[in-house]
Amino acid sequence: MAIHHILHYPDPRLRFKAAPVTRVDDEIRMLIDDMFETMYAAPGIGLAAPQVNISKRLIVLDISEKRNEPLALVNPQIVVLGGAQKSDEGCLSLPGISEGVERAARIKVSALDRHGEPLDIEAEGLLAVCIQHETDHLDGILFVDYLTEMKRNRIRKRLEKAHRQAM
Ligand code: GNR
Ligand code: NI
Repeated sequence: MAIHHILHYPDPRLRFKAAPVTRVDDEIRMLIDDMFETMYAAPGIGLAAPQVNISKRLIVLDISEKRNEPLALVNPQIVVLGGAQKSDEGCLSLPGISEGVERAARIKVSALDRHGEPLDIEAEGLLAVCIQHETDHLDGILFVDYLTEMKRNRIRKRLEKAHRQAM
């Protein structure tokens, strides 16, 4: 297993639209394991493949307190959205930033599991937020895109400065 480097906003590679996984094979399963290791080490409650510079439609999550309920979704598609909820979001690609974002309160998701078998999930609360946040990454969308341009520019400048000082 291996911990991958996580790209930081405003890296343009976070903006690509990721390609569907065509076959869930051992290589994809190895990537899933690496993504879990990277997510747990970060630590985070979710990670999308584009964040580790792999432009594939693949996400991993674990919102459990004990960090022992891993969930991997290949080619996830949100098929139903309902209601609304606003909560503070963070992102491993925007370290130290947290802002309120409104999302659907309940969703239904169709995906494949790590064996390529169909997996249908209903989610609400934090899990629904996290799945929406991660599937956005697959389309090059970041939570700051839901903020005002002024807020987003302030955040970009803060992260660019932090990045310069780290070099
Ligand atoms: O670790 C994470 N925490 C989080 C908190 C609130 C809403 C969404 C998230 S996802 C984030 C990890 C991440 O960046 N996933 O893409
Ligand atoms: Ni994120």
